[in-house]
Amino acid sequence: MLRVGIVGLSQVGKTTLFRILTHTHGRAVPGKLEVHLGVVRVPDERLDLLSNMYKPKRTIHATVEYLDTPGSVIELARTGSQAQALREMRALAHVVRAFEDDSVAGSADSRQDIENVELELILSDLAVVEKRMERLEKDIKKQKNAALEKEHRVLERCKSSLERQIPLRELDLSPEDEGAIRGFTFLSQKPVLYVLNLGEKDAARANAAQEFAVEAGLRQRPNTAVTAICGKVEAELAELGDAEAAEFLASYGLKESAIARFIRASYQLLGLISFFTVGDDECRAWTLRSGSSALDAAGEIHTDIQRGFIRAEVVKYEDLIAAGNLAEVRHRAQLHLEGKEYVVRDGEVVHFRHSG
Ligand SMILES: Nc1nc2c(ncn2[C@@H]2O[C@H](COP(=O)(O)OP(=O)(O)OP(=O)(O)O)[C@@H](O)[C@H]2O)c(=O)[nH]1
Ligand SMILES: [Mg+2]
Repeated sequence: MLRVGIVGLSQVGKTTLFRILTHTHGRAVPGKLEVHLGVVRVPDERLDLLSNMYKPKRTIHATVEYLDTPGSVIELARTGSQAQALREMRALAHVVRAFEDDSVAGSADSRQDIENVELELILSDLAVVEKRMERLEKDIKKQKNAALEKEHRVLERCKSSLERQIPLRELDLSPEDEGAIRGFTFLSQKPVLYVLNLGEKDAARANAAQEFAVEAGLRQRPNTAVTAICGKVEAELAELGDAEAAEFLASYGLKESAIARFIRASYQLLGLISFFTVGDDECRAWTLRSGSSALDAAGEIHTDIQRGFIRAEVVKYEDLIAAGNLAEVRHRAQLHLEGKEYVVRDGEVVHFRHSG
């Protein structure tokens, strides 16, 4: 499951975002004070339409798990157990306050806030790197070991990057080097989605996150993305029914809730795509790393399907919707038989033929 940690300084709107996303107060993580987990169904219009077509017994959306962290990530990164919860996340959603409100403590200085948080992640990783390198140097002195030397070399690169205050997500590591340090789950290596929490007067511009990014002095950097929400507006929105919600959004000049935009931005940042399986029993969206093969996709569903893989029958979502049903898709010769190596693309509907 895709897990994203919501972090930032204190009183920036992390819990507000978490509640908007999950519609809940989350469930406490045992042993981890005040850290809350919530599961979000990924909104996907395409799945809704497919489901409309098949009228299956079950429709299953892809899900993302969000972790709400209390207070400032600066204290968090310094407390063992809480930092550990963060290390288990695939990515960080870094909420940055861009609203002014005298009744809420603190103020909005996005650029400074981002730098402060970044520095904390870097220092946390640097401590881990230095400790491990010391240990490795002792071990290598005792006994030559190619694997340990390799790890040391990669950590050396990490260290020099961190010392120059460059987060590890900007390092260009080979898959092999990446593998050598994967176990450390470095915080500054995680992709970051900056979430600008706008004031109500800026709500109408929430679609234009890039403009704010420029104003906030956010440079385009590797493995980062930006999105904007207005916490206050979205929180009110979450309380409304569908029809009222649409009207309410329109009054702010918005077309959709920030949730869909937020989740799309997370997928893009992480290079994720969706593929679908359809049938009378179940229509379902699956999450896959972009560039994955049909064999990988089969493995997402079940190892048995992967093991017994024969062929993948693939149709583009648009073609299936336009044709109205699979028989017509076949008739139009839009159903393709693909092998294990085939690269699955976003929005494809796949049926796996498998043995066993
Ligand atoms: N005006 C305004 N207030 C907001 C907005 N988003 C959040 N707030 C308010 O800011 C305060 C802090 O919001 P939270 O979501 O609790 O912030 P947090 O980051 O979880 O705070 P801590 O967990 O205590 O660090 C609350 O009083 C919110 O109502 C916004 O977009 N506009
Ligand atoms: Mg909070």
